[in-house]
Amino acid sequence: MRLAFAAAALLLASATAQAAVIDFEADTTGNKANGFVSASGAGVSFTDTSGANLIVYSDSEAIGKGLAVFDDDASRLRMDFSAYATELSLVFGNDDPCCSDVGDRAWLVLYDGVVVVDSVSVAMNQDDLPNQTISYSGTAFNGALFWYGDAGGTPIALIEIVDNVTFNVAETPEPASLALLGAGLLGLAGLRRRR
Ligand SMILES: [Ca+2]
Ligand SMILES: [Ca+2]
Ligand SMILES: [Ca+2]
Ligand SMILES: [Ca+2]
Repeated sequence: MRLAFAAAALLLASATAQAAVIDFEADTTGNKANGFVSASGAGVSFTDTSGANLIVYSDSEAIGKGLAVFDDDASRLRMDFSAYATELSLVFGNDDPCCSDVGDRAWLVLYDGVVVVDSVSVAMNQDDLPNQTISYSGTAFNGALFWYGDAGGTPIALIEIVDNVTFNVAETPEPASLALLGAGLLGLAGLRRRR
């Protein structure tokens, strides 16, 4: 019995998520092709859904360097993850009062392939500064879209700038801990048989 619990605990420990934070500080500023992977961290690629206007940008709208989704169009930022994640957060800036209305929101939709898993949104504080975070934690996903939209999610003409893209990667259990779990379960079955 005790062995089974120990093995299960080991399995849980090995499955504990590891977090990655993409802060774009290791990237050169300037245009990036769709499918861009930051030098600051792997595990996610970035794509502009309208045109090819990703720019690593250094200004007050980011924390140091950030990733901007030009132009003033209905672009969304697509994130494709190389493994399933259950948590995602990012800081957003350029929530510029020039080009947004009270009630406009930052939107984040999570996907498993093409299937929508969930969505969250946050009312932007419209101060042009990267001082808000949008976060999701829940069902596993391997893709996400981020954009600035109105209260109903319709994109507004405002360039998105993101920074500190943070997500977890659920590791597959290692064979050693699987073997231990197997041994534990066999032990448990043996105990049950003896009763
Ligand atoms: Ca674009
Ligand atoms: Ca940064
Ligand atoms: Ca701005
Ligand atoms: Ca802000």
